[in-house]
Amino acid sequence: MPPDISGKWILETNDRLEDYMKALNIDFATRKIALALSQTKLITQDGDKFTIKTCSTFRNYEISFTVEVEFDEHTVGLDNRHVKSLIKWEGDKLVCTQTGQKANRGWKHWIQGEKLYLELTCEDAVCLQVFKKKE
Ligand code: YOG
Repeated sequence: MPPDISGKWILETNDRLEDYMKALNIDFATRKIALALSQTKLITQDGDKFTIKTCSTFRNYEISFTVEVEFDEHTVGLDNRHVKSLIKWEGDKLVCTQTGQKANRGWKHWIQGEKLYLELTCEDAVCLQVFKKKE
């Protein structure tokens, strides 16, 4: 059985988010806003079907997918690119590969202790976000 990552999660820490945003060519002003934001992840998981909503006071972003089924992702409100996304379980990590203009792009989610982790990668930039569960 894959782990259960569902729930409402509040961002606790961001490491190297600015590097990740620079790799995505996010402009200076937007980067400053994004760095100051609190983010909430709302994850629903029903077997191999997921919805992940990333919410903030500035913008929201949502994806829905089935594990091991590639889909077209348009990152509206992020870097506004089109990628082909494929998400798989690799052991206890939910791993997304985003194929498109940017090399080495994707993310990984996993649970450790009581926390939800998200590693966001683009080119040589790696951002780590840690979330705590909202009761
Ligand atoms: O999540 O791909 O959980 O989609 C991470 C910051 C800031 C917009 C957001 C809006 C991306 C301007 C999504 C913040 C920085 C900055 C709230 C991460 C890019 C642009 C939406 C992500 C996956 C995995 C699911």
